[in-house]
Amino acid sequence: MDYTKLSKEISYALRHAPWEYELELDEEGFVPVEQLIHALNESGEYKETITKDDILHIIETSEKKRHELKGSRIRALYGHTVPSHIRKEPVVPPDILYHGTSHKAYEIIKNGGLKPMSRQYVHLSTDTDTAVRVGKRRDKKPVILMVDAKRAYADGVIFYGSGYEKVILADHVPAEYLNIYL
Ligand code: HQG
Repeated sequence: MDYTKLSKEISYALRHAPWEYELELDEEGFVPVEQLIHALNESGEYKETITKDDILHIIETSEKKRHELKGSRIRALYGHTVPSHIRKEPVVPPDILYHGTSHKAYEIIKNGGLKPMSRQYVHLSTDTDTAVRVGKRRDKKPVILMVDAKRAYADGVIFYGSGYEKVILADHVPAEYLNIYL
C-alpha cells in the first residue's frame, strides 16, 4: 500500500474537496470513516482494498498528526480550504509561536500581518523545526517568524487549537506581533 499517496488523498478529500467523494463535512470537519473508505475504494486508484486499519496506520505513523479518527468518524485537523466554516476551539496559546514562510510573502506579511490566504485559518507552530519544514515548502531558505502570542492574546487576538498540539490556528495575526527569528 502506498501510504503517502493515501494520506495525501485523504487530506485532499477532507480539507479541500469532500464533494468529489460524496462526503459532507460536519461543522468540526468530521465525516463517517466508512463513507470515506468506500469512496476511496470506488475510485479504482488503489490495487489493494483500503481498510480502517490502513487509515489507523497512517494516523499512527505519520511524522505530523494530520487526521483524527474518533469512533466511526474521521477529520482533517487543519489545512481546510472548503467553503463551509470548520469550527475550532479557542485556546490560550503558548507565549511564543512560529511561522515559516518565503522571503517573497514576508515582504507583504511585514505590513499586513499573517492572513489565512486560501485556508480557513493562519497556521502557526509551537516549535521552530515544524516552522522550518513548513517554510521549506515555499523557499529553500525560509523566513521563520516568531509570534508574540502572549501579547497578541492579551490584546484580543483569538487563537484556536487544531487538535494537534504542535499546530495552533488564528484568524489573523497583525504585523506588530511578528519578529524575524531566523
Ligand atoms: C503566506 C501544511 C502574503 C504564508 C503545513 C504561507 C501547515 C501571506 C502562504 C499547513 C500572507 C499560505 C499550512 C499575506 C500569510 N500576504 N502571503 N498577508 N499571510 N501568507 O500553505 O502556513 O504538511 O496556505 O506565510 O505543514 O504554509 O501539508 O499555509 O507561506 O501546517 O499537512 O501565504 O499546511 O500542512 O500557504 O501551511 P499555506 P502554510 P501539511
